[in-house]
Parts: sequence; structure tokens; C-alpha cells
Amino acid sequence: MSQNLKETYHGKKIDNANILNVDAAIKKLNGSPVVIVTGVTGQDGSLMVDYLLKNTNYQIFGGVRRLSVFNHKNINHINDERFSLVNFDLTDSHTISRIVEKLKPSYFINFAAQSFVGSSWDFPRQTFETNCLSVLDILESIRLYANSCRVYQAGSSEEFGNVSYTPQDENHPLKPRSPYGASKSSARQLIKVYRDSYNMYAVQGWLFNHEGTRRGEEFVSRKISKNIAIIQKAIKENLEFKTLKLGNIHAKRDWSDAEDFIDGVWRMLNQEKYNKNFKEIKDYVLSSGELHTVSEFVEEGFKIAGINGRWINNTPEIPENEKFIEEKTNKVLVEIDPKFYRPAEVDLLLGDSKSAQEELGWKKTTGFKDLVKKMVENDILEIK
Ligand code: NAP
Ligand code: G4F
Repeated sequence: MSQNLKETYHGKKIDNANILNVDAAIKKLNGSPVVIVTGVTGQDGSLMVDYLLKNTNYQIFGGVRRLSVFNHKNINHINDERFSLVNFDLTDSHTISRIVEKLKPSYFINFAAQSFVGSSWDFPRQTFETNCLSVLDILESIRLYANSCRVYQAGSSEEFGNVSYTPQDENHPLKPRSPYGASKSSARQLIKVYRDSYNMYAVQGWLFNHEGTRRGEEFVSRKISKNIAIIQKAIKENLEFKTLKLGNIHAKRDWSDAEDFIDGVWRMLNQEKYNKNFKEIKDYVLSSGELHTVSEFVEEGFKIAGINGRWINNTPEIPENEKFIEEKTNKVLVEIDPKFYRPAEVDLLLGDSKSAQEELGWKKTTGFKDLVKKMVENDILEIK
């Protein structure tokens, strides 16, 4: 049994030899246009691979970095000759330039990043190197070796940070509040500079928060849905459980379904197909236009799990004493732990995606309640 566990991952044989180096990747080229997608072990990168396999006949190389523990859960279902994994690390400029030079991609879609805002205060330099300097390396490589390649850079609503007006659109100033936000807004400047200087097709999307069943477990949406599933199971089985501990539950976010955004990203990369008045390549906002607090996510999630609860605080002057309790038993389900507060918070993000809707024909399909339902139901199933 332990032998099996070592040799398989989610039922698939682990074979690190399946991750190609650049020379091996060259031998795989089949004459179709090449798309390089980075960050394919993450949420968006893996969804983009699914999307491209379904909607194009391109050959796709997914960039993965070497880790000591296998983390391919999000791509393990893919079994298609058009998809290969290639060794890739954003912090290694040599590999970036070799990949671009040798594979001559038609599209380079950069989803890889140090994507967790909270950690960016702990690793500010690593965050900047991973999220910004690497973008410079990607742009330089493309300028030198594959200059008609279209580049997508995963920008963020975190760039708007301490917002000046609501909802935020493409004209909103960049006012980041975290090393993460600063790294992404600097990368955005580079995208624009390279586009203007060299006439390159380089775009970035300002994507507002987007979630789903492949979301990392430290992000608040998945942390909530996963813990609700654990708590629901414990309540049903009459077992003890740990309360869910959260930071700033009053933060407001504009949450969408990640699957909706993948189509928007592909539209940004193919703007002439959608925009009849296409003259210049543009960066776009993608968002749902719905605003909810973290506490509402908690309420909605527990409701879906069939648990009635409410927030209480008998000492309102101490916000850390706020708790979410089960109506029936008064059991505490959620508590505040100040360790999850951030040195500087982005209190509110609400996007205006009118331009993407009108010019790219993009639209969302899933609203907040359906998103929470999808995530909680998935985690309940996974926990079973
Ligand atoms: P995610 O699930 O955290 O995935 C991040 C990916 O980046 C993972 O595959 C990770 O690989 C990879 N990565 C990290 N450091 C790397 C390095 N040095 N070299 C190569 N790969 C590296 O993030 P996501 O939610 O899919 O987000 C995708 C992108 O959109 C990110 O750039 C993020 O900052 C941005 N974004 C996300 C949102 C959102 O709400 N999801 C909103 C706006 C912008 P490992 O698996 O090896 O760690
Ligand atoms: O889920 P979060 O960690 O996402 P955050 O910081 O908004 O960043 C995400 O969205 C960005 C786009 O706006 C992306 F660029 C970025 O890569 C990432 O995908 O936190 C959401 C909110 C924050 O205000 C945070 O302070 O939830 C608050 N929060 C409260 N308690 C918590 C917690 N966040 C986390 N992760 N964990 C908590 O316990």
C-alpha cells in the first residue's frame, strides 16, 4: 500500500521524466502553433489548458517548476498528446529565454506567480522577483526570439489597492497596498512599455478575485468552503471540531467563477476577432460587478451546508470578539484570529467590466451564490 502511494498520485503513475527539458520539448513539436502556459499546477493555468485543448488545435506546453512534493492534482486529469509539461521557473531567466528561443511560441500566457497577497509581506523580494522581474525576462526573450508572439500577463485588481472610486475600471490609478500589488502593477507598466516601444502584442488583464474548486486552500473562499465541509461532517457525526479562524471578515470583494475568466483572457489575446473597432491592443478589467464581505461568504456557505448560524459580538468595542455561532446549539463555528490581519488591507474591490463586455463580447455566467454553492458542495463531496 505504502509502495503504491509513493508511486502513484491521484491514481496516475508519477514519472518525473514526463517533465521535459527544453531540448526534449523541441523534439515534441508537431508543426502546430505553440502556446506556453505557465502556472499550470495552479487554478488558472490548469483551467486555461483545459480551455485550449477544448477550443483550439494548438500544441500546449505547461511550465512547471521543480518541487520535492508532487503537486499535479489540477492537471492530473489531462491525457492529450497536444499537452506536455516543460521545466520552467520564473526566477531562471536562462530557461525563460531558451524556451522562447527554441519553442517559438505563438502565445505566452503567464499565470505563474507568488499569488498569495498575505505572504508577500513575508517574502517581498521573492514576490517582486517572481511577479515582476520575470515579466521583464519574458518580454525581453519574446522581443529577441519570437517577436510576433502574443503575451498575456496575469494582472490583478490588487493593483488598484487603496481605491479612489468605485467600481474600478481600466482608468483607475494603480495604488497598490502590498508588495504583491506593487509587483503586479510594476509588471503592468512593463507590459505597456514593451507594447508601446516595440509594437508587441503584450496585454494584461486586471482580474478581480476568481475562485472555484481548484482554488488554493489558503485563499479565503476555499479556506471557508473547506472548513465548512469539515465542520458539517463533524456536526453530523457528533464529533469535536476546530473552529474556523479568519482575519478581516469585513473586507469586501468582487468574487467570480475562475472558469468565466479564462474565456475573457483568451478574448484579450485575440482582440481583433471580437472588437469591430479594433485599432489598438488594450488591457481589460474582468469582474462580476457583485460586492460581498468575507462574513457574507461565511453565512452563505454555512446556509448551503444546511447549518443555520449568526454573527454575535457581546463586546462590540473589541472587533476580535466577533463569532459566528450555530443557531440551534450556540456552538462557535467561526472566530477571529488577528494573526490573519494584514499589515495593510485592501478594504474594498469592485470591478467595472463594461469594456470587456462591450468590446470583447465577454460575459460572466456564474453569480456569487452559485459560486459559493459550487465550492461548498465540492468540498463536502471531497471530504466524504
Ligand atoms: P495559483 O493557483 O496560486 O497558481 C500559481 C502558479 O504559479 C502555480 O502553478 C505555481 O506553481 C506557479 N509558480 C509560483 N512560483 C513559480 C516560479 N518561481 N516558477 C514557476 N512557477 C511558479 O494562482 P491562480 O489563482 O491560478 O492565479 C493565476 C495568476 O493570476 C497569478 O499570477 C495570480 O497572481 C493572478 N491573479 C489571480 C487572481 C485570482 O483571484 N485567482 C486574481 C488576479 C490575479 P507551484 O504549484 O509549483 O507552486
Ligand atoms: O482570499 P484572499 O487571500 O485574496 P486577496 O488578498 O483578495 O487576493 C486574491 O485576489 C487578488 C485579486 O484581487 C489576486 F491578485 C491574488 O492573487 C489573490 O488571488 O483574501 C481576500 C480577503 C482579504 O481582504 C483578506 O484580508 O479576505 C480577507 N481575509 C479574512 N480572513 C482572509 C482571511 N484572507 C485569507 N487568505 N485568510 C483569512 O483567514
